[in-house]
Amino acid sequence: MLTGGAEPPNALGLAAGWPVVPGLPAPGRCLVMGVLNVTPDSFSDGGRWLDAERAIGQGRLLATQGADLVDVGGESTRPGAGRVSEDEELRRVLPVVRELAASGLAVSIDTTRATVAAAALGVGALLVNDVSGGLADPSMLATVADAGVPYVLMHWRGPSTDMQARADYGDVVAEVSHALARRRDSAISAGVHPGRVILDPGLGFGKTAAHNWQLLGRVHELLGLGSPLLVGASRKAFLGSLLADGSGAPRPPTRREAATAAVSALAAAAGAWCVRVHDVSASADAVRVAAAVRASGDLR
Ligand code: PMM
Repeated sequence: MLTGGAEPPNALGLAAGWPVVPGLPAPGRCLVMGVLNVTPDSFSDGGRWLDAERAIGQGRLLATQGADLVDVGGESTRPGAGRVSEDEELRRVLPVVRELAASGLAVSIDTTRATVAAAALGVGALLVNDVSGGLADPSMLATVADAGVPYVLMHWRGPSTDMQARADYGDVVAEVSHALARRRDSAISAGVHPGRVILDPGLGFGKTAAHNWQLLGRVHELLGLGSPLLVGASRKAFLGSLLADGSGAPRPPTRREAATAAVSALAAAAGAWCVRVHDVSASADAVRVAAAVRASGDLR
């Protein structure tokens, strides 16, 4: 893994010890990726940013709240969700990516379609976030390789429609690690630069709450794969179950923010490269706490 270079080093001189992905911000701490779902049906913010003008405003707000990257997606991946057409996905994301990138923000495109990835890169996106790790679209890896951009490769066992039926593992951490390493090999064989591959365990994607907790509890094993790691726990159902009320009703998504920030702090303290979150402010603070702790102790 490449490490080093803060731009600029902060007061604590946190220059070293963090993964650096060429072409992306390198502030000397874990990055914060703000979620911008331009969808009617995402589980926690569906419908809020479907209008392009509102989505652009929200993207700018995420940046002012401390997002290092804004992740624009036009297709919900919630459990049970169906597909949207390519045309509709393009219609949703392109104006938003174009405008945010033109404002100077670092934009990522959250898509499993190579055509959507290529179009978003064409209007200024800097990286591709593919929850299928290249499995949903056989053209994706070549598209990313041709563009020479960073690629978030997430662990995925199949489409959202029935993904929870595939939540069956012996040792989930070992199996996810192995699968990620194999998908990374495929990406590299397709021409993606090894230093531009970011791995993601895919919390909640074909995983039970117990699987998600094991992946977080043994995040050092995922980091041992030697690539930058992205963790996406924000507002997910396993946090709602953990925080269920006395009658067993899960905590609603928008009241899972403190728990999300706690995961951000723990993941960042362990050495994660980036956390993907809806509420940027809390996690922006959390990753700074983690950086200060790492700089002052022996967590590195
Ligand atoms: N989770 C969601 C969508 N995209 N991308 C990555 N890399 N990792 C994730 O965990 C992830 C993702 C689903 O959450 P959302 O509907 O709130 O965006």
